[in-house]
This record gives sequence, structure tokens and C-alpha cells, in this order.
Amino acid sequence: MQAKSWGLIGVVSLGILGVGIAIGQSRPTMMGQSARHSGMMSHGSSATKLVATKTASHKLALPPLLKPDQSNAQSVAYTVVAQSGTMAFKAGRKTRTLGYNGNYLGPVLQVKQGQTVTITTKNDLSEATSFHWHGAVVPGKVDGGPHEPVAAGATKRVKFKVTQPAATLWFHPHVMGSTAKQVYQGLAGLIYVSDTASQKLKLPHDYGKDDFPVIIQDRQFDAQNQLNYDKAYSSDGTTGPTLLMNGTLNPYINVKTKLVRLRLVNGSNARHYQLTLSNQQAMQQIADDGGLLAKPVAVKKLALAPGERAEVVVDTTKLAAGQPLAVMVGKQAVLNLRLAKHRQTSGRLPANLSSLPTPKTEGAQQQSLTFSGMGHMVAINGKTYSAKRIDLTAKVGQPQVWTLKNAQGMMSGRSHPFHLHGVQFRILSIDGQQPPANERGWKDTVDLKSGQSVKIAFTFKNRGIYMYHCHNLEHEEQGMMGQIKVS
Ligand SMILES: [Cu+2]
Repeated sequence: MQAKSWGLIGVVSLGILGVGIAIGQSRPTMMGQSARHSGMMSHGSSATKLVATKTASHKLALPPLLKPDQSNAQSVAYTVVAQSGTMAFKAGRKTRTLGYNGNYLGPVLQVKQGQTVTITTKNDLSEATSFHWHGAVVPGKVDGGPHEPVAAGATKRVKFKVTQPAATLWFHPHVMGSTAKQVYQGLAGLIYVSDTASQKLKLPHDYGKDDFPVIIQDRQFDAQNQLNYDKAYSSDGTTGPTLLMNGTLNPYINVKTKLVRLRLVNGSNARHYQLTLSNQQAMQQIADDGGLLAKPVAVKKLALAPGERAEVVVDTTKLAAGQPLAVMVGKQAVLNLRLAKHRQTSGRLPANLSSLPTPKTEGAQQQSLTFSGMGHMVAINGKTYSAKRIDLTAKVGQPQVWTLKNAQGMMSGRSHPFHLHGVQFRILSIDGQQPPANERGWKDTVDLKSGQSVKIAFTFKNRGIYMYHCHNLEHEEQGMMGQIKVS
């Protein structure tokens, strides 16, 4: 089986390579890409090396909490506008950017379980975009995938009921051909789902005081301080040497409480992170992509693939004021926690967080998806995305068990963060083993490392056409995406 797929990948890749050379490309050519990365095939990524920012420390920017147009217990309405702007990220020239209701990134939309949400989406850009609610359990027609573009200057209204539990979700564009570029230039916002069960837990929840969103993105600024996507572009995942947290270079937060909650979102196009604390202390992970874990899980090194979220609580009780503490990526401090002398007790970490149901697998429909390749040669089950082709079908209410494989081979070695729209899933196994404790909650994105086989279980609750794809945004653009019709 493996030998067969190797052969197939070889043939397909040669074909595409030929086309790439023949038609020429404004972006770096396949030849350039494969030459540059050929020595790194055994690694999980081709990411550029991160370089510590030399600029002064800045207070972490906080996305504004978006004021609803209307709100009551049963419903809430928001207006979200995609627009262009400029940002002074660093000294010198301002950077041209994109943002939602602002210059860069977007606001936080707060919704409650049980509420009906209406979102008026407005596109003030000069090109089409879409508004995808990543992680939201919603009908296909309001999911904001490639089938629901909003033309330049147009407005579109979506309405759905929030049925899922408390979680940190996010939203970003999902149009064919410009998703990666629009995200890179700044289009990404947050959705906080709350519910009554989690409110009773008294977890830190004072926004910007003991509860901080942290959107992690890597970028390449050119000599004119611009985010030149075409110049930074890599077909195997666009990365940059500079980290931005909520759009802030070299950020810090003032910690005035003993417990600090960080809602970590990997909003990068392609970079994977391994986050640690500078004092080697464990973080207490309380939630993954789609909601609270059953119990807090102590995590010393937290892996976050593109698209994934993790909520952690950092306990500073035993640390002295002024003691240096930072969230680290490798040897680089990426978020400094400045500890105040008198830190209040805010909330407490309960022993139990949520009662996660056992995943339903009885009578499940089985599917097997194999992710292969790198750069321009990526494919799922040997195919690249076609808007006209429905790859899979499923029924509402029927349990699904999918086996996701990252093919090992010469044209592989890449991680593929798998993301499925419209539903939250659970990981049954990773290479036949139980998933680690911090990956046993609700997920909508799971990293498939080279050679890995991951089994997931879920049940669609809504009808529609949904995307599943690699959340390395350049892989997605190159067709590492398929669609499932749920009826
Ligand atoms: Cu991929």
C-alpha cells in the first residue's frame, strides 16, 4: 500500500512540476521551493528561523469586545466589517494591513449557549472575502466556507443558534485563492462562547485582567515595514521570523492576580509552536479547541498547530513579585508576565471542569483520509480540491469514525493540521494509543505528524456542505481540501 502511494505521488508531482515550470509563476517557483527545502525533508516543517525582536516591550494589545447591535437573553446581533487599514507595529513606516472593525485582527464576539446569533458581515475590501466561524457547530450555509463568498462592497447576514458549550473559537476568511493572503495581512477575530455550567466554575474570566486572549502569529516585515505576502510566500507554508501576539511585538502583561488564564490561538498561516514557561513550571490546560477538558491537565510543553486553541491557567502563587516569568517558544520569551507585588486571588482552579460524554461510535460510518505531499504536491486521498466534487457524504445524527493518515514518503515529512468544519470531534487514538490527556476534549483541528494515524469520532448535528482541510493555509490553497455533504 505504501509503495503504491509512493509511486502515485511521484507521478502526480512530476506532472504538476512540469506545469509549474511551463506556465511560470509570479510566486517562488516549485523548483526554488524544492531546492530550498530538499535538505530539510526529515523535519516536520520548513519554517524560517524565529528571531527575537529587539524593540522595546509593549503592553499586549487586547482585541476590543465588540458591542452588539442588539442583545438579550435569547439573541444577540453583531456587525463585522472586513476592512483595510494601517498599523504602527514598529518604528518607521506604517504597515498596510487588513482587519475586522479595525486596522489589524478583529474584535471578540461574545455569544451564549442557547442564544440565536445574527451577524451582519460587510466586506469593505477591494476583493471578495468570506467570514468563516472556525469551530462553530452551525449549518453549512452559514459556515462561511468557499461557497459563501461576500463580494467587495457587499453585505451578507447569517443567523444561527449556539448549541455548543463554552469555548474559544475564532473567525477568518475562507475564500479560494486568497484565504492565506488575507489571514496573513490581518483578518482574524475571536468568538467567546459562554455557558451557565462553566460560569459556575469561577475560572478567571475578567477580560484583560486575569483572562487574556493571545493570538500567536509569525510574520515577515520587509525593509519598508510591509507584510509582503508574495515575497514571504512559501508553497509549503508561509512563515516569518517575527512573532506578533495580538499584533504586538515583544509583548508583556501586568499580572495582578494569582491565577492568569491565557486563551492561546495559533493564528499563523503555517507555523507550529511548542510553548513552555520560562521557569519550567507546568501550565494547567483547562480547554482545547472546542471547550473545557474534564479536568485541568498539567502541561510543561504545549504544542499548538495552525488553527488550534488551548486555554491554560498559569498559577503564580508561589512566585515572588518581579520574578521573571514568560511564555517561551524555544529560547525566546514571547509573552512576558510582569508579576505585581500584591496579587489577588481571582477564581480558583476546580478539580473538575466538565463532564465530557463518551464519544459515540456504535454503528458509525467509517472514512479513511490520507494526507500526502508537500508544497504544490499536497493531496487528500490522491486528489486536490474541486468545488464541483462532493468527496464524502454523511447523515445528520449518524456517528462518524474517521481515520486520518499522514502518508510517509519522499514527498512528505510535513505535518498536516487537519480541520473539519461545522462540528467538534474527539480523538479516539493516535497511532493506536490513547491521546494525551490534554487532547481528550472537543477538537476541531488535530495535527497529523508525518506517518501518523489519528482516529476521530463525531456526529454532524446540521445539514450542509462542509470543508475538511489542512490548516497549513498554503497547503489548503494548493488543494489539500475536500468537501462532505451532510443531509
Ligand atoms: Cu498540510
